[in-house]
Parts: sequence; C-alpha cells; structure tokens
Amino acid sequence: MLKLNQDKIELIVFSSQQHVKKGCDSGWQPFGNYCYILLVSESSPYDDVLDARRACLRHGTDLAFIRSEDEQRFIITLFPGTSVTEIYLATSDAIEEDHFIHFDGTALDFTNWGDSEPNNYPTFGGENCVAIIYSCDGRAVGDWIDVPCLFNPRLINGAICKKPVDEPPTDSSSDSFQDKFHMVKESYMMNNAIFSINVPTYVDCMRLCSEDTTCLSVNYNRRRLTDYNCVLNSQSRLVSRNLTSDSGVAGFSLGEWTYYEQRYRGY
Ligand SMILES: [Ca+2]
Ligand SMILES: [Ca+2]
Repeated sequence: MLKLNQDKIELIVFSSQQHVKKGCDSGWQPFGNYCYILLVSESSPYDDVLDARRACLRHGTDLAFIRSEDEQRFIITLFPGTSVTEIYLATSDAIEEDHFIHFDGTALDFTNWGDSEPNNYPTFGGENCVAIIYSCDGRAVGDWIDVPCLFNPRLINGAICKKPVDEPPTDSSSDSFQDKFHMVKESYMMNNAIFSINVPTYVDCMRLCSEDTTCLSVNYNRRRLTDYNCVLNSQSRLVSRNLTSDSGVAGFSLGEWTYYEQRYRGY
C-alpha cells in the first residue's frame, strides 16, 4: 500500500508470509502480545530519528525497541522483499554517553551490536541513536550500530513501529492521554520550541502536545496566577542534549519550569 505523506512516499510493507491474527490492524504483523509494522521511506531516507519516530506517531504509536533474541529474529523476517537498508530503533545513549536505554527509559535486556559498535563515531558529533542493519556492505543482517540521532548520513530508510495488540485507537480527548507523559522536574528543553502558548494547566499543555504529531515534549511554567506558559518541543531529551536545569530565560528562576515528555505506552 502506498500512502502519500507530505513530501515523502511511505511504503507500508505487507508480508505475505505472515498471518495477521485478530488484534492487529491490517498491515501490522503480530508477535507475542504486540503488533509491528515496517515503514520504508521510499522517496528519500528519513531525515533523522525524529522523522522516523513521527512516521510511527502518524500510525498512532512509536518506534520499536528490541527486548529479546526472539523479538530480533521476528523483526528480521519483516525485511526480505523490501528496499529497506537500515532501520531506526527506539534506543539511545543521548542522556549518558555509552549508557544505552530504550526511549521509555528502561534498560537494555538484549543487544546485538555489530563488530566495533557502538563506537560513538565522532565525525557528526558522536552517535547516540541506534539502527539495525538489513542491507549494508560489511555488516551482517541484524547487526546493531550506533548512528547520529539528528543527522542521517547513512541513508537510513526504515522505521519499525510497535504497539500492543488491541490497543485502543489514540484518543487525545481521553483523560488517559496524561499517562503518555512523564515529568522531569525543574528542567527545560532549550531551542526546540514549535510554539509557545498560554494555557491554564499543565494538562492542557499535554493535550496540545498529544494532538500535534510533531510535538515530543513540553515545558510548562506558571509565572503568575493568570499567566501560564506552555512550550511545545519538536524533540525530547532522548535524542537531544538540550535539556537544562537552568531555564536560561530572563525573568524565570530555577524550579518554576517542569518538563514533560511523551512516554512510550504499553511496552
Ligand atoms: Ca553515543
Ligand atoms: Ca557507530
């Protein structure tokens, strides 16, 4: 199935070898209690890991990370017959160099690093995100490599999205959308604002973010009783180091800001 998506043509890959059981939407493949889809950006590679993440967000979920050898084996079965070369995973060491965690903040239970990886190759300012190999000279299928988060020099054109079986559709009007965020107190994401707006509560700020597929985190500040500032960010701390505990904004003192980022749901 071809889907026009802004300036990219995104190919949703169906595998004829997989039986889609009840619980996964059309085009999604089941494994365990989860559904997976491989997205291939056909017209151009993903700009960066955020671009790949947004591709999954448009499908109501987020990039996958890999928890076990069995899951890795399953994911590799999605690659044959496609033009995918390398695929972003939801794993990063942006918060602490050489300490990789998944985007939900959990530790790695399984890794499959290729030879000499991760090497934090310095040419583009280090490498804090992770891709899995399908087709790359000198690499084995399934090798993991660390890659830059915010620049894609390797022509990474794949994204694997994952969601729990029977997950209800994303409903930003539901109260449960608050569960999609977690808080980092007294912190502020610098230089990644999409826009800033006054809203009465932090819940309203989260709601705005959850309704905007380009929004990955928010800063919330209550300056005065009648002046509340909500900043929607295009990045999260998991792919950017621009999180600071010093607001750096004139007129605001430390501790007034609260940073919330969208958490991964269900896995
Ligand atoms: Ca790194
Ligand atoms: Ca590397």
